[in-house]
Amino acid sequence: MSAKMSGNLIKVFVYGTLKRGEPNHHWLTRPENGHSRFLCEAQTVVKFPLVIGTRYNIPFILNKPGVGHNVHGEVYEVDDTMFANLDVLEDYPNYYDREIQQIKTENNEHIDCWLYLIKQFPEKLLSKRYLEKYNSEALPYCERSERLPEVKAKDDMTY
Ligand code: PCA
Repeated sequence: MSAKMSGNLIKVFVYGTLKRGEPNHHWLTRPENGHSRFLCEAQTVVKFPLVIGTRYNIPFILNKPGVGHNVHGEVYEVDDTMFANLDVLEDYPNYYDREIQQIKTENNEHIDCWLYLIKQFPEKLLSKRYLEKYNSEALPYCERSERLPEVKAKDDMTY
């Protein structure tokens, strides 16, 4: 562990814009944000609805376990500083919530990881297509800096 790295190591499962090749991946790799290390590709042990919602095409796992797919993503090891910065990006606990879930690795191991998900959501979001794996190509993701300031993110979920 390098001298710059703070305290605990935490495992996070990312399935959306934080994955490699996706628009927020830079957040995970920027050294000023803390330490992160890619561990493996993986998927949720529990099925969840993964949808793309709002006018900004934001990917969400909705807290409706048992519905949808075993969602594909990537596991990272992060330090406290990076974890705190991921909370900033995801606007936890105002926008995304997070919880520990069982994640199945490529080697069929089950490990506990944090994942960001939406706990309070309008039922209408469940009528969207459930994805097994996110990518931002078909429905381009809109960066926060380009969003309308007057629209409260949470109020925008059913747009
Ligand atoms: N960022 C987090 C949650 C959804 C998103 O876009 C992630 O990639 O896991």
